[in-house]
Amino acid sequence: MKKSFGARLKALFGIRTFDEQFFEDLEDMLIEGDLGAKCAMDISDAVRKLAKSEKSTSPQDLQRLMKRLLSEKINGYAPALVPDETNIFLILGVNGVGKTTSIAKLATYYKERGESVLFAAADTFRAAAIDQLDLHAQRTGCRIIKQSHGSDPGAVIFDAMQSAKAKGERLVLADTAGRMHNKENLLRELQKIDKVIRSKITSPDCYKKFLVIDATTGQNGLSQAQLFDQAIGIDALILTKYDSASKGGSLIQIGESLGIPVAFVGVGERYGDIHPFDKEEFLDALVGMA
Ligand SMILES: Nc1nc2c(ncn2[C@@H]2O[C@H](COP(=O)(O)OP(=O)(O)O)[C@@H](O)[C@H]2O)c(=O)[nH]1
Ligand SMILES: [Mg+2]
Repeated sequence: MKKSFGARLKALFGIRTFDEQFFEDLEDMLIEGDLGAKCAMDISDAVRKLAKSEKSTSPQDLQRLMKRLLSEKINGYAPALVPDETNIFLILGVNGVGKTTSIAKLATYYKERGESVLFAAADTFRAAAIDQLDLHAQRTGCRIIKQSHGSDPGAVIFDAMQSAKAKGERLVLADTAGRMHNKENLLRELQKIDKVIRSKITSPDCYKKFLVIDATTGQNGLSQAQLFDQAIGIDALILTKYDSASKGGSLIQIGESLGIPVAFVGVGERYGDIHPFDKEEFLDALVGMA
């Protein structure tokens, strides 16, 4: 297996000769870790400065400095449900990032904590998407509101919120399409969905918009976040496939340029494979201190 990002960084720091080659390698590695060119340069410059200003700098000193600098660019987000109200999580992201799977995992997570969950099959763009969510609903023991392929996603969500209110589920998890005939269509559709939800909620705190980011396609994370954030605003991120690519530098880039915090991390394909984002643990892994 390919060494994880953190392990390779750890190995680089293990060299202990902080010469120009080291700083070049460090910068390259940070870019490879999806931190983006600017952030990679800022971090390696700061590390270079520290290494040169003190005679006996240990790898741990440099890693700690990196962690402190990165720590300013990223934050955790613990979504709270409003008691006695219908809450809705809108799950957004481009095709294949893991939206539908994350919904099944989040349902499992919240059910384990005593919540009742309803699925809204608002990815009506692909017929298979509705069937996929339906299967997850059966397996996780959640009700699902769905309509036929091609129907209006806003209407599906409207029905779901109505139904959750009537039957008493406290959390609606809404799947969405990651692709439409073109980008403008997708954005317009999302804005329509957003409007429907805002017209149905009793307070803004009941509504949270999550963008799913795939750790294996990191470099595109920032542009995806910009797109969705501009369209309807994003409250928090869900990082998926962290088990396949244990790097998540794009979260740093997104945090730095858009200030969007991170709520959950997906670490596999089973229903239990989701955890609340742990900033300390994430940063330790990112700088090779884990
Ligand atoms: N290894 C791994 N695979 C994942 C994870 N999350 C999703 N997947 C896989 O990614 C693929 C696409 O997921 P899906 O939920 O259908 O993506 P969607 O198009 O955004 O709804 C599926 O094969 C999932 O099993 C994860 O955290 N780890
Ligand atoms: Mg899907």
